[in-house]
Amino acid sequence: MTLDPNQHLTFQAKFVEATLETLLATQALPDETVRPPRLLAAIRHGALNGGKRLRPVLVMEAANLFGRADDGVLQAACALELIHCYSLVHDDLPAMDDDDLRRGQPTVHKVYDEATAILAGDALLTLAFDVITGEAVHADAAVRLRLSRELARASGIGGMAGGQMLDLESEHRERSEAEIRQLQSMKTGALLRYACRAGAILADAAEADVDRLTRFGEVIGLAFQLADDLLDVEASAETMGKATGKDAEAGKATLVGLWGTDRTRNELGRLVEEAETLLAPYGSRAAILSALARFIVNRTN
Ligand code: GRG
Repeated sequence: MTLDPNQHLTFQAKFVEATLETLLATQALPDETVRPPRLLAAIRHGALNGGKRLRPVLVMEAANLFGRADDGVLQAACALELIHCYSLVHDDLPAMDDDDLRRGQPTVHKVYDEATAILAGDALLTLAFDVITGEAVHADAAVRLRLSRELARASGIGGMAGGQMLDLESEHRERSEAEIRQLQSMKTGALLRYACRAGAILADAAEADVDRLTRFGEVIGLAFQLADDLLDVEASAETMGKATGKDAEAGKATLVGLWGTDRTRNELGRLVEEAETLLAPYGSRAAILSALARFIVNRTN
């Protein structure tokens, strides 16, 4: 196992991809089910078109930290990735961000059409709950229920979907720092928090460890968003000039916009330190999670 987070992500992502392939081909689609080929093709385009697979790998590494690494963990990890993929398919729609490209390829609604992209997102979302409730995920049905409910909450009105709504509303109003923190912790933070928390729950970690991994997930969630916003600012620096409180995507309120890039980089350094402090009790067993935290901060895509 390598400690280069880039190589490690690539290595683990292959397991995620293979499991996603299987899930889309078989598990949740019984033989008698009619599978409209156009919808299936759009779903595959949304789920298998690259991507870093950061969230599922975090689930796998958090579970591994507490001694569990098996197909059930992979299934739970893929359930989370299916939610992420759905969110990107819907986020790219003309009614939202109206993007033509995702992961370097044409977006689902560009290759197919808007109605198909909406349905593909719906199907990815619902497949996620089919998968997370599967018996392989955990032998104890109460744990599967907990993981399912927490996934629903991370994705729904108090999580990603609610955060997306607040973000869309930012086009029409200024946001305070506290409001931006709140919307980002919902929109992008909730799934990263869930990833780390779910890994610990899958491995029957003690509640104190679940809490510690939850905080780790929150810290890297904020770092992920700050790094993402920095990448946007850097990419548009020549055309946009100085940061102004709105980022390159017109109307989006960001902390980088409020703070500027120097303060943001300082904050990213502080967050990496906090992430490492949280992992310190686990010693070298947490080396990969620690490397992933640094990868999130230093990533270039
Ligand atoms: C449509 C309900 C709904 C929500 C959409 C997550 C989201 C909410 C929109 C994505 C918009 C965006 C680009 C946000 C910045 C952070 C982010 C989630 C980037 C994409 O995640 P990565 O970098 O993507 O993990 P890959 O392609 O590697 O999977």
